[in-house]
Amino acid sequence: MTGVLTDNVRRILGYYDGERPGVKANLARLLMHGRTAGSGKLVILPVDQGFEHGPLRSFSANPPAYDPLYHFRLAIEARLSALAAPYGLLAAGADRHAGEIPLILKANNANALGLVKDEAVTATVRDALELGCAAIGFTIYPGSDRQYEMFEEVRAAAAEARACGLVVVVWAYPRGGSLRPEDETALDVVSYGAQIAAQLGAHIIKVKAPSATLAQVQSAEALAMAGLDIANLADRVAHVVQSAFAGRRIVIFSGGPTRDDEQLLEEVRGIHIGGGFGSIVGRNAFQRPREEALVLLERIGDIHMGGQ
Ligand code: FBP
Repeated sequence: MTGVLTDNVRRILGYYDGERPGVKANLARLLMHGRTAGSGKLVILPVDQGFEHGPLRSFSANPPAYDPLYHFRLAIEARLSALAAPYGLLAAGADRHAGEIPLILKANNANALGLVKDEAVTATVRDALELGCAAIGFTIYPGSDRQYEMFEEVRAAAAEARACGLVVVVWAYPRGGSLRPEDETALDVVSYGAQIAAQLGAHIIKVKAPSATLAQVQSAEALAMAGLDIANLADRVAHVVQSAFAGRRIVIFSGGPTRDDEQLLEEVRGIHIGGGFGSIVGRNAFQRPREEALVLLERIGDIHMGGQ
């Protein structure tokens, strides 16, 4: 890949007019790396599940994945756009693999041992800079009883990150409070989470694929008035992307629990058709044997670049 930006990447960088050159350079770094380089699409490997779900649930299906270096090699060999992980995992391989794969430091984390829907700040902007990261990432839980403290934490850290030229990625995962588990992926809730992330200054927003349900009564009325059809995933994805500043923010969609290839790929097709900017797929990648994961990740990249 030469240093010349493609039209797609230039157009996307234009969405961030007024942003610092360092941030735009790091956005370009992500968009110009790997198999999807230049297409305007991202395919990212997130590996915070050891922290968020525990090692047994995360890695026992494919024991080599207990090793942090496994994930560096997987992301590099699959020619992904980036590897996203908490401090410990990145620190274990950032030196050996410096310059081989853009890194996103996941700087807050929850675990599955407590009930409170909240995340601890587990790393700093300085950590991200020392590790050579292109971006720093934070989860927010809109709807949780701790949502406002989380927003304030992310706002402060994101301001510092932008000032240092780092791209800010927000995992927008509504949950907790009065939201029922099935509401977490309801279309109105997912699109609301994407909007809040954009308002907090996220450059890249990560959401779950939205279901064809609504959680709020007022949403049903608004939907009917607008005449929106939400039966197809592609239409729902288009609505989520529209909710993030009319598509002027990069919105990518997570893989979710491991399932069979065709189910996952069908969802990726819907995301692509709906104008999603890519996929961030963890368990469906590292819980498969390496060779199978490489094939699957290649197919995901191909779909995002317009293939089947
Ligand atoms: P997956 O592809 O494994 O779903 O990873 C995406 C991700 O956002 C991870 O970064 C995070 O650990 C996980 O999903 C959270 O999943 P859940 O909301 O089910 O706990």
